[in-house]
Amino acid sequence: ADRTIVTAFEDNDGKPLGHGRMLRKEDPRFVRGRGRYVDDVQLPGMLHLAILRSPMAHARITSVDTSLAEAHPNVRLVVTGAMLAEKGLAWMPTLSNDVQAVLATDKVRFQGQEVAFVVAEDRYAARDALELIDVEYEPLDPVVDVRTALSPSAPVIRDDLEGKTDNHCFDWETGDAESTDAVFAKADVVVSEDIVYPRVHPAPMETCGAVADYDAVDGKLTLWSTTQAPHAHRTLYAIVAGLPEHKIRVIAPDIGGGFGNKVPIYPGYVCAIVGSLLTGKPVKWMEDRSENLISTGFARDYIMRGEIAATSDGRILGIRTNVLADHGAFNGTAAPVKYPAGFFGVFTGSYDIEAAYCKMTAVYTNKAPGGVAYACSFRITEAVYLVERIVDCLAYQLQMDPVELRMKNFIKPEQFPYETKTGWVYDSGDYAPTMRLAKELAGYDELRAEQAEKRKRGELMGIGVAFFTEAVGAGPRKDMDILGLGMADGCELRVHPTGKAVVRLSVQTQGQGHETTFAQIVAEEIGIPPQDIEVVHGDTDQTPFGLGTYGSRSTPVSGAAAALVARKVRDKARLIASAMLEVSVADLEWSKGVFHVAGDPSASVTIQDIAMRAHGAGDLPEGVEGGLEAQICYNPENLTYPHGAYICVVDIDPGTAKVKVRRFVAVDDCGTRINPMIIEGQVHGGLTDGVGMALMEMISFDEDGNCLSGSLMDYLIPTALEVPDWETGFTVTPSPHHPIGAKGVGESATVGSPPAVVNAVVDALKPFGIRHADMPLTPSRVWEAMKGRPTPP
Ligand code: PCD
Repeated sequence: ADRTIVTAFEDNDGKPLGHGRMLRKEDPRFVRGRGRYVDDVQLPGMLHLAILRSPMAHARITSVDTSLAEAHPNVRLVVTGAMLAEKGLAWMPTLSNDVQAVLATDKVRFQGQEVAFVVAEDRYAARDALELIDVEYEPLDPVVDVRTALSPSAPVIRDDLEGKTDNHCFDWETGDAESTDAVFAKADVVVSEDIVYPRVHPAPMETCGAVADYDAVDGKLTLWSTTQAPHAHRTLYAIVAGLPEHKIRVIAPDIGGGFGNKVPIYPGYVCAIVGSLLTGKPVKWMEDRSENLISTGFARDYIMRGEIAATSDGRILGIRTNVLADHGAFNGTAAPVKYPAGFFGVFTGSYDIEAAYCKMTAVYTNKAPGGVAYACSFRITEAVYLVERIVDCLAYQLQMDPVELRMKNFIKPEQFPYETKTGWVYDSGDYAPTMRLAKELAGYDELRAEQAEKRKRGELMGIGVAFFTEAVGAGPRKDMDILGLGMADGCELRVHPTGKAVVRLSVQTQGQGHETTFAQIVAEEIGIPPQDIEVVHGDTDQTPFGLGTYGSRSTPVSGAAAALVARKVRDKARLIASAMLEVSVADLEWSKGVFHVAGDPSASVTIQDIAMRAHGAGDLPEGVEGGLEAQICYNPENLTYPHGAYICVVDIDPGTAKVKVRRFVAVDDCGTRINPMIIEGQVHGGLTDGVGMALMEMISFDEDGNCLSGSLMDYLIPTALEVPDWETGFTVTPSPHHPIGAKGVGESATVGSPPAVVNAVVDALKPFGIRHADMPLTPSRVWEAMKGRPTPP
């Protein structure tokens, strides 16, 4: 169903070089089952590690007896928090300047927290021995309800922090309170709604794990691990463990999905390292599914009050929001240091408004730490959900069509670069054509007519609209760093004598297809076919430093680096070509892979000829070194701001309250498209994620802090059966500051789809007088929403 409105660059499908629909270079190994994941790593003499986890959410540890476990014939090592404390390793920094226990010493602070570990000859013995460890706990009252976490009677969770007397994590605000109050005071209409984005989990197909191999002879530690940021992790290990960086090699082999879950450093990685240091053997730790769901980085968990002010004819004046954020027991959020609430500041969405203000309070609770950006550039998913839900509430109040209301308030193309009222500078955008294309693909007017007919018969059909602007591609380094590491990316390109090339990236693919798209980016610039360009990534010994893959930053940052490093090599190739053709540089013209003399296409040299010449016998032009390679570090000027318009159609069974997503139209604009096939795959995956969050997924707890969602029987994730055939389209508004005009896209659909689905469900329930219902819209929630309300005609 792809329809094109090309506002600038053409999509050049079908061309042999560069951008276009090209099959993924990595797939032959994946479809043959020949991928190599962390759990596939087998080393001679390798031992296995298992972690003992707390059964309680909040309790004091009074004693730990490991003697029986140590006596197990196949056990080599048992380590407790107390033992780590002696080595100064019981606590580690989190990616948001908090500290987190590697193994609990004083207290356990969430169910599933790491208490001790066993290293044994095989995985089974390690697990069996966990049951032989005897821990005595003195239960403490758990803080489970975020709304009462700050009450004076709540027990203090983080008494490890000096002077801590409550469960306050941080306060944050953005925008201008006074001017926002002023526009609210003059508005004709003010709508407010309490909106909850529940705790969800990225739940990648591959759980987290590591193999640590410390070589005591040369003092080198090799760590295979499930990481989205190998270089950043290496530096942190170096700082924590006091090992020099060149003696640490982090390898992220094939990764079975990251989705933000593999950005933090987990205690298990550190335990594997300690296990190898102490035993002198390679040690493997691999989580099971429950451990992954219960103890690793969750996402969202925001309770938001959204308020919107407008004129009676639908001109939005201001947006105000108050957020209560649950960060769990340790603040394990991975976001640039300056942004404790991530990029939530983009909650003004795609609209040109007069004023905005947000106040946020974050608290500690006895739940797993995290707040990771699950397919979300640092809390943008929450921000987009808030604004797109509250705009729909306004449409409901004004009895206006939700598309019309949005169109009326869009930032206009001539306003870009556009600075929002919270200080974000959107690089480029042209929203109306994207919205119109979505409307056209969906057959919006016909759908509304169909709905009107169905409503007469009491049928519950809903049409949901969402429009989003995302901010992806962190840095620049002056504004963004993770624990002091600036968010810029290195890239290196080497062209071999016969014209084959290798490009080394600092980012790490987890399924997105970088081995293909980065070869395409380089091919487009240097004219070597992508098949002849090898992409090396995910190994700190083989790649330049950079901050990693998350927040859809690979294309905006490393993609730019790859294009620029290729241009640098091309500039050198031009000098060599001018000597080969005996003309001045100014007389040379370049067309994909060939330099020729202006006005004489027959006098030409290919990039392959030049590569051989660069390495070959004979002199090179004065001042030109031999070889054909370059390296750069790219510091982005700004984020890139992709946008999209989504329309969802649902039918609700009035008898069972089950929601069926009948259709979903997604029109995405990520600027210049490198590989349209890969983009479609990214969008399909993200839409599926979004339907999951809107209708099925939630990590929930009982009042004792027991996690009720520790298996995929309890934490439902969607399959092909729950989702429709996606209908996608695109527009192209290039980024003005990105060398090839590309913006990120990997997370767009996860960000944009939950509000579209929820808006559709609420729209279907309109006859009941319902303006809002919270995710996940399971049959019981929808039923609750319908109950006690006037029945439809
Ligand atoms: N592209 C193209 N074009 C454009 C853009 C883009 O072509 N314009 C493509 C590229 O190249 C790649 C992809 O697409 O391949 C994507 O991209 P981006 O957007 O840049 O992104 P990245 O960085 O690469 O990645 C990341 C993302 C994220 S962030 C997430 S969540 C998710 C997504 O990605 N994850 C994942 N997707 C995916 N897929 C898969 N398969 N797997 C995974 O895991 Mo976060 O922050 O982490 O939460």
